[in-house]
Amino acid sequence: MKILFQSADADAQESMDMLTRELPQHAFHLWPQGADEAHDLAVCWKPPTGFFKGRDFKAIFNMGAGVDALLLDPELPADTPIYRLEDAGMAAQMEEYVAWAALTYLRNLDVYARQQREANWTQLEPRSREDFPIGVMGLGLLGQRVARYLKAMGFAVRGWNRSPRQIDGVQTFAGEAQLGEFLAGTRMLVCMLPLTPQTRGVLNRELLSQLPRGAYLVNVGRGLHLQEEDLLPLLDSGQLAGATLDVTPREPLPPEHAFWRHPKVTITPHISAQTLLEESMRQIARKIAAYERGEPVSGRIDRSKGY
Ligand code: OXD
Repeated sequence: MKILFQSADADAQESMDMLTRELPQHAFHLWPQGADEAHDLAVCWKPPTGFFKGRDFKAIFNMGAGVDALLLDPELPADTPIYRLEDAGMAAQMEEYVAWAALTYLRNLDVYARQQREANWTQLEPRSREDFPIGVMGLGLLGQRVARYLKAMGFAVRGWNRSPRQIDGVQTFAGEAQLGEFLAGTRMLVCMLPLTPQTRGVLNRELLSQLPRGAYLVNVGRGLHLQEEDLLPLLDSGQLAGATLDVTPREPLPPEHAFWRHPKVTITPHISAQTLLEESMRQIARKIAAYERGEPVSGRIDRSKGY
C-alpha cells in the first residue's frame, strides 16, 4: 500500500523512518513530497490545510489521542474511517502528572512555594487524602486510568462522564442531570474530556462556581475547554485556590499572557502525556497491519460523538 505520512512535529522524518522499519512492505512518502501521487492511507498529526483536498484515503491514522484538530478540517472526507492512538505510554504519564498536581495541592506545596519567595515560614493546617475528593471529568481510556491511580493512592475519587461508566471504588456520575452533584463534592477538578463543540468552553464561570469554594482546577484536556476570561476572576475571588494548566487556549501560550504570571496558575507546555515515538509508531504499525488483513482495528473515531 502507499502511505502518506505527515506530522506537524519536528521529528516527522524520524517517526516515519520508525514506521517504515515496522512495515517495510509498504511505500511511504513524507508530506509534502509525493503529495501528487494517490495514497491508500494517511498517517498524520495536525495536518495543514490542503492535506485532504482531492485525496481519497481508505483510512486515516491519527498520531495522537485527540482528534479535535483533525475533525475541524472542512476538507476531511466524511466517511473515511479514522483511527487514533490509544494510550501508547500516555496513560502512565497522565497518572504521574495528575498525581503530582494532587499532591501539590493536597499538601499546599503551591502555597509554600509562594511563601518561600517571601521568606515566610508559616505552617498551614494539614489535610488528608480522604478529605480531598478529586473529580475526574471525562472517563475515557485515560480518564479511567487516572481515576484508578488516584484511588490506589488513597484519594477519594469521583468521576463524571456523558454516558454512565463504572469504576471500582470510584463514585461515578453521568450526564447533565448529575453534573451539579458531581461538582459540589469535588475539591480538585481534573478535565480529561475530549474537545468537541459540546465541551468547548465547558470550564466556565458557571460550572466552576459549582465547585466548593477554594477548589482547584487541573486541565489536561484541551486549552479550549477553558473559558479563558473566566479563570483569573475566579482565582482572585477565592472561588478557585489554584489552577494547573497543561494546555492553554493558544499554544504556545504567548509570553505576554496573564496566565504566566498569576501566582495561583501553574503552566506546563502540553507535556502531561507526551507521545512516545517508538511505542506510538509500533501501535500505528499494528493498526495498519490489522487493517490490511481486514481485521477490526481498535481506536476508531465515532464522528457523531467527535472522539
Ligand atoms: C494527543 C496530545 O492528543 O498529545 O495525543 O494532545
